[in-house]
Formats: sequence, C-alpha cells, structure tokens
Amino acid sequence: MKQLLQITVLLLSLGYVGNLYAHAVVTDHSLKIEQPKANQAKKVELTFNSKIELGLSQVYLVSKGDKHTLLTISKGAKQGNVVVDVPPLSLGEYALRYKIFAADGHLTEDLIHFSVTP
Ligand SMILES: [Cu+2]
Repeated sequence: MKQLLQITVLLLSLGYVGNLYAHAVVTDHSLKIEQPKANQAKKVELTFNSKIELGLSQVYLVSKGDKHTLLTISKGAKQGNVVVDVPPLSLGEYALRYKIFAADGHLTEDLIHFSVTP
C-alpha cells in the first residue's frame, strides 16, 4: 500500500496524471483592453487560472519573419498573474508566445496576437 502511494506521488510529480488538475490557461489579458502604442514600452498582464512557476515559464515576442525575442516576465499582483515587459515596437502585427508552467507541472504553450497601433 505504501509502495502504491509512492508510485502515485511519483506519477503526479512527473505530470503523467492528466486533467486531475487544470492546466494553466489564460483567462484574461490586458491586450484585450488596450493594444500597445507605437514606440512605447508596455506592461502586458496575463491572467491564468492557476498558480504559475515563474522561473520555468517563458514569454517570447514574435515579430515579422517569425523572429522570437525572449521577454522579461514578473509576478503580478494576484496569484496566476504574469506581467510581461513589451519593449517599444514599430507599427505592425505581433504575437506573444507563452510557455507557462503551472504549479501542477504541466506546460501550456499558446499564442496571443496583437497589433501595435499609432
Ligand atoms: Cu495541468
């Protein structure tokens, strides 16, 4: 019985037991409200439905030609909030590609498209 428990704990920690816990899913982000203005740095807040392992998470800026730039991220005010430092950008279409580790050990990768407006 003890051994079974140990195996269960091991599987849980490796993330093999899916859907017992929710993955980190973006439930909201500040780009919905306001797109960045040209040549102005902006802090974009992403809200996830679960606790985030910030040190294992990455957010990239994707610009024309599929160019990826790693951005600085920090903890937001609330649990599950991630603040992304978006540098000054010229007019055009961009995306944020995020790879977020939830506290349950699951990795979520997705893309948020946005445009830089005048
Ligand atoms: Cu999960």
